[in-house]
Order: sequence, then structure tokens, then C-alpha cells
Amino acid sequence: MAHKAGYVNIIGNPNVGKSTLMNAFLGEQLSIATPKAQTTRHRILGLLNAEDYQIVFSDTPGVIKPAYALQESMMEFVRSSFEDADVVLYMTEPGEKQLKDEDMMERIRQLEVPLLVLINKIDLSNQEQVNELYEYWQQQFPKAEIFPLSALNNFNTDNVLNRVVELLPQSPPYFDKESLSDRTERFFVSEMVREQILNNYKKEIPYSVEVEVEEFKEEKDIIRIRAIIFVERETQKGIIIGHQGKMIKRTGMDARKRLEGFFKKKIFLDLHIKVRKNWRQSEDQLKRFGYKR
Ligand SMILES: Nc1nc2c(ncn2[C@@H]2O[C@H](COP(=O)(O)OP(=O)(O)O)[C@@H](O)[C@H]2O)c(=O)[nH]1
Ligand SMILES: [Mg+2]
Repeated sequence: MAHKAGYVNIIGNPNVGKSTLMNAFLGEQLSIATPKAQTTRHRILGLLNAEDYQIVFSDTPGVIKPAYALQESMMEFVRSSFEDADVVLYMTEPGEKQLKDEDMMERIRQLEVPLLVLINKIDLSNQEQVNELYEYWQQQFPKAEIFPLSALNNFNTDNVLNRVVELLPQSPPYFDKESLSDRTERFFVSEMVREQILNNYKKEIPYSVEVEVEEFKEEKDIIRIRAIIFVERETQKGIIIGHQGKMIKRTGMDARKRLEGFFKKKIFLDLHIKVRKNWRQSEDQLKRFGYKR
């Protein structure tokens, strides 16, 4: 049988479960997912390899109206994922009627590639509500196929995957069939540290943080990692550290556990904190952190 391969891009509002879905397909906690909006800042490829196909999933940031330069870059990643898609998965959740950005909604209507609308989190609604949502989205996107599902509970995700495989074009693989992503180990380390910052700190703190891995040294029984947490202001540094260093200690422990689960190896994690004034607004800093080419 001829080999199939294609780009399958997941798009939707913040917090609807896009990263959770990609992880469910891959069977790995690859893309960080937290209860907070704007957890995902990059376009992250996840590769699902089988003997006769390769699906290149792209997880993208949630669609927002950008308020600062970092968010503008985030929306660039979303736009780029319209351009190379072979199949688009538009994800929504109960209670939500449209994208936070009208232009994006219009772009989805004009797509020429197959569109699947995924109504996620149906574990939180009853059958009647699901029927209503089904009809609503069918009206919005008449050409789309609609799938109610629960990414978190792996409910109906198999049917989505089977349909995606059917829709894949014939093509040789785009990436090495042994790999799980286009990203480096260092990238995932910085994401997983940031994930624990999203889990442990409130308000503006997680959004002001960037993490950079300075050293990643894999030895026989242990991986030694040194990472820098960048914040925007001196006061935020104090909050990250917390009273008697309690907060940073807890965050470091959580991150270490998460990394040990991902790499399946013992981890030594050394965290440092530095101030990079207003990095979210600085073109140079955004380039350095990989948000711009
Ligand atoms: N109840 C429920 N929660 C979900 C489901 N899928 C994702 N979530 C939760 O929704 C939140 C946002 O998920 P995430 O994947 O980060 O959303 P993203 O911003 O679209 O990538 C997380 O707390 C997930 O655990 C689902 O099917 N049911
Ligand atoms: Mg996400």
C-alpha cells in the first residue's frame, strides 16, 4: 500500500483542549497542557508514525487578539498552520460560539482542505446540549464533519484519528519515522519547567516568564540540567523565589518529577532566576527565545 503523510493542524480558542488532544493521539505528554489559557506559545509538531503513514500534528497557541509582541508572534504561528494544513481540526468546547478573532473564523470557512470540527469536553455536558452544539457547528461550517469527544478521557478520539488517516494524502514521510517531534530535548525541558510555573503561580507571573536551558548533559544514569527562569521585573523575581525559597523549591521538585516521567531517567535540575526587562516586548529577546525567525 502507498505511504500516506500530511500536516494535521489543531486550531481553536485558548484552553479548549488542543494540547491535551495532541498528547492523546501521541500517547505521550509532549505538549504542555494546564488549566490556564495561553499555556502553548509555540507551534509544536507531534509525529504519529505507523508503518504506512505519518501524521504531522501541529499544536498551536489559542487564538487571541494580541496585546503585546510575544502574542503577535504566537498568532503568526497560528496563521502559518493554516498555510500548510492537509487537514484542519478546529476544536471548540461547550459554551463557546466562535473564535476570539473573527478573521480567523472567516479563514476557516474559506479552507479548501478537509475540516473536522471537534466539540471537546463533552464529559461536562448532557446529550441534549451535545445535539444542540452539533447542529450549531454544522450550520457554521456546512462542509465540515463534526465529532463530539473528550480528549481528556480519550472518548471518541479513535474515530477522529481513523478519519484523519483516511483523509491523509499519499506522500512519503516528512520527518524521520523514529522521531516524536521536530523539537529538541532542551525545548521540552524549558516547556516543562514553564508548565510547573503555570501550575504554581498566579496572575501575571506565568505570562511574564520564559525558560532557557543552559546545559543538558546526559550521563549513564542521570540527566544534568541547568535552566534559567527569566522574568520581566525585579519584583517578580522575589515572587518566583517565594518566602524562604519555598515556591521555587516546590516548582523545581514538580518540574524534576515531570521531566523524570518524560525522559524516563533520573534528573538533576538546577534552576536560576534572572531579570530580562520587558522581554515580551523586545524583538531581540523574542528572537533569542525562538519566537521569531
Ligand atoms: N473536562 C475536560 N477537561 C479537558 C478536556 N480536554 C482538556 N481538558 C482540560 O482543559 C484545560 C486546557 O487544556 P489544554 O490542552 O491546555 O488546552 P489548549 O489551551 O487548547 O491547548 C486543561 O486543564 C485540560 O485538562 C476534556 O475532554 N474534558
Ligand atoms: Mg495548548
